Amino acid sequence: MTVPSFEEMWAELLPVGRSAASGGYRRFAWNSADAECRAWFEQQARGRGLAYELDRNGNQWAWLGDPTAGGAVVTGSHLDSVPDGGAFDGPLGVVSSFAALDELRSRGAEFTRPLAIVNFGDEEGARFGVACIGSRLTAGVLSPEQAYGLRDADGVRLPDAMEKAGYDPTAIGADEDRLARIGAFVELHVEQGRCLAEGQPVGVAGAIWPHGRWRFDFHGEANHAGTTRIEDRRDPMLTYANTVLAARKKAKQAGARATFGKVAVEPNGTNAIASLVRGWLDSRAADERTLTELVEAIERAAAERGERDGVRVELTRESYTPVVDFDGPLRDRLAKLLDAPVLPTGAGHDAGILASAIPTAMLFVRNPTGVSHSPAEHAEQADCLAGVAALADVLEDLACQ
Ligand code: HGY
Ligand code: MN
Ligand code: MN
Repeated sequence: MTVPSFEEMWAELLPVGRSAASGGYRRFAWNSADAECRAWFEQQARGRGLAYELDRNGNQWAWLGDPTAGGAVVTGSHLDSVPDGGAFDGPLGVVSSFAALDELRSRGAEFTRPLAIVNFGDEEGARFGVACIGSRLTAGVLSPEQAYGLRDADGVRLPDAMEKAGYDPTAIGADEDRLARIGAFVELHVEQGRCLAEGQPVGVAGAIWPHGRWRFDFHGEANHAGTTRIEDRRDPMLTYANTVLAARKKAKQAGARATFGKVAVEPNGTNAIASLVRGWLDSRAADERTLTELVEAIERAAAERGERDGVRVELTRESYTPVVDFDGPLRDRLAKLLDAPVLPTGAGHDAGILASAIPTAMLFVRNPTGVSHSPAEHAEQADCLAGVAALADVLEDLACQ
């Protein structure tokens, strides 16, 4: 059986969902680019003689061996992107998984456990606001009711988007039987930072910072931009702007992160004072206490400024992921096997969601600039191939003993 090489798979995926204007990717849950990525995954699975399966939450699986045998070793990542994301965040893990399997087969490895490659749906949460929807549903940390309540920026409900793409939204929900069949999950990912920049091409994840998304609604009063006296205004844009500055200052003081990267304004007219500004805060810290205190401090700053501006501030927590300490024995086993450093990260992953249910580990591949969630995201080909070799070693160690 001839299978495409890493480079060939990479080249095939590269144009899918890429904006000619920005060079970034727009692979969002259930859109046409997502469908193309999914078709690609299925083709890769079937082309290797793997058993292809779509689970109740729209995650794709490719199985070597009997999925019901138990103790399966699973690898994979995601194929969706943030708005104008890079080529590597997600796809590197999926492409490397197929390439690592090919490498093991060419080594003549004898599998003693089932092996699966997975593409988790909607990891970035770019469309419906909650990250890792596929793995959260599977792990039961997002309920079907919560998922049904999600809407995209155009007001399209998640189940309607799923149905339109040809999937059954009534089936979604926790999948304990599936998780019970998995002995270990290992996700390879491009590094989203520069811990590896000067050293080895591959590292092992130690922990993921706790993180979450909060929506601030700043309610003011629409009025005429030319005729409304400054002292008569209730301008939510002012409160929003001040909150952004406060978030930045307080995050810096706490050694943490606070980012307003998304904003929506109503009615969004140049010559009208806004009636409503919605700003989404993404905040992360090394520990949960620091994160809680930081978000509370930002909320206080918003409320205080709101009082002065005559603006009512409402806060809604849209998602939260507690700190993840990856499985100690598995992490140490991988670090020893690969002689690789152990790194923390501020980025969320499906592996972090599954870590509450099954032994989970991650490999990071060097990113020379550390840039991610941007079209400029990059990893050198030699490092990607080193990642494939490392993943093959890990899978051999776990699935061929
Ligand atoms: O947002 C994140 O941390 C991840 O890249 N999904
Ligand atoms: Mn990402
Ligand atoms: Mn990712």
